[in-house]
Amino acid sequence: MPVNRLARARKRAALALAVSALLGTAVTAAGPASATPDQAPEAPAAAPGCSAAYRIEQTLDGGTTWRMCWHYNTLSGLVLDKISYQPKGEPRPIPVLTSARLAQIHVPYDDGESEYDDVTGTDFGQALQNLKPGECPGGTIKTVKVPDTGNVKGLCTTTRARGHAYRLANDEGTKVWQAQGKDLLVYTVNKASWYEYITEWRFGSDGTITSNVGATGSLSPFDYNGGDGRGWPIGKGARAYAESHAHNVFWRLNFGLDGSPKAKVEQYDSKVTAPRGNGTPTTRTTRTAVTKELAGDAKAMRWWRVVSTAGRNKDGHPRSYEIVPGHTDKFSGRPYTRHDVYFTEYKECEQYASNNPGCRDGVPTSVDKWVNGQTLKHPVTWVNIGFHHIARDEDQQPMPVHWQGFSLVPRDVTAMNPLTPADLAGENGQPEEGS
Ligand SMILES: [Cu+2]
Repeated sequence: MPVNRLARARKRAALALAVSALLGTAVTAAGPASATPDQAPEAPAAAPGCSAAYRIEQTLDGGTTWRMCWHYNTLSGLVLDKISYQPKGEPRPIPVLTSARLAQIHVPYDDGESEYDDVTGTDFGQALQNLKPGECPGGTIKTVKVPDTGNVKGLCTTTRARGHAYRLANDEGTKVWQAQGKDLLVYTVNKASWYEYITEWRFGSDGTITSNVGATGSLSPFDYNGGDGRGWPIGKGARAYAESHAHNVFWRLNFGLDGSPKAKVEQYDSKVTAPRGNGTPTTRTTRTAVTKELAGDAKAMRWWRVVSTAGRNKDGHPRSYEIVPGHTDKFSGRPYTRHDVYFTEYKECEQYASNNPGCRDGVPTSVDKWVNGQTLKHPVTWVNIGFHHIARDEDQQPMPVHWQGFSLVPRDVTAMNPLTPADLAGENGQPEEGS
């Protein structure tokens, strides 16, 4: 181990110690007294139960309102609680998520010399960054009480345009219905050594929730020994090779659809059959009820949804949210990074995808091990999105933001497009023919 690598390893170890010392007290030391992130939300109410300083409420284009509470966790940083969605025409907010947050950022270097858990193993949570107004255009920067650090103006809530929400021209070509969509954005920036991670949550007026982590900051100055074929030349000529590595980001999602922690999980797979002779291809989609804990692997034409047991839309269909992973470089090097999604039965101590500090001795510390055959009644959803980072000259300086994440897309939460204009509101179901 080179001297500088050793020094860094010591620094990391010291940080890990500091963090574990904190764990002895309370991980969730900051936040409103009323924030109980993992209990089921109560019956739908007009406003979530948290004080104004910890409440986020935004009405977007088309009359959609998102409401949530937030608190701050010493390890994973920003936690969003009691997230509800109320599109125009819904009499009450529809509870979606009881709690949503980062669950790990696992960073293994390609040469095997270093492997970090940037959420549980660095001062990620402590190193919340102050944001200047220019970093939160058009928005509000909230003050976060970070234990042992103090007040940080570190939580931005703002809105951002996302382009067309929909477009439809009538048959005569005389009218166009179109709308430009807007998202509520909620984000923080946390430093983990030389990297800075932007944790961004995006709530669309169409009911979609997207979370992305953006890696920026700087390449590690101590990881330029990738001349062994595991790096990329950065700087003049071939003097120094930045070591390649991966960022495997995990999220933990505790759904509370329609106010109930109980939900069903379903997996859908579509199989295409090539035509015989002069025929045409056909496709068959099958639904598999995921009744027991699952370590799931994404593939083409496969998807999952979490289905409400407590509420239906106005068409009588059970409400659900579909999990739509973004691009991923799945990392096969550790059992917990080997799968794209996990559904585990809720257990309070299971909070981090790897190096989970909270369970008693003898309990496995990673999410893959928690998939052990339990029946799913209150499923917790874990999403793993990987990025293999082979540095390039453009990564300095600063490093351009690289995003990785996933979306949660409403499926039958409302009976129609929540943004349907009034004069199309009758167009639900099969149109009458021949009119
Ligand atoms: Cu990187």
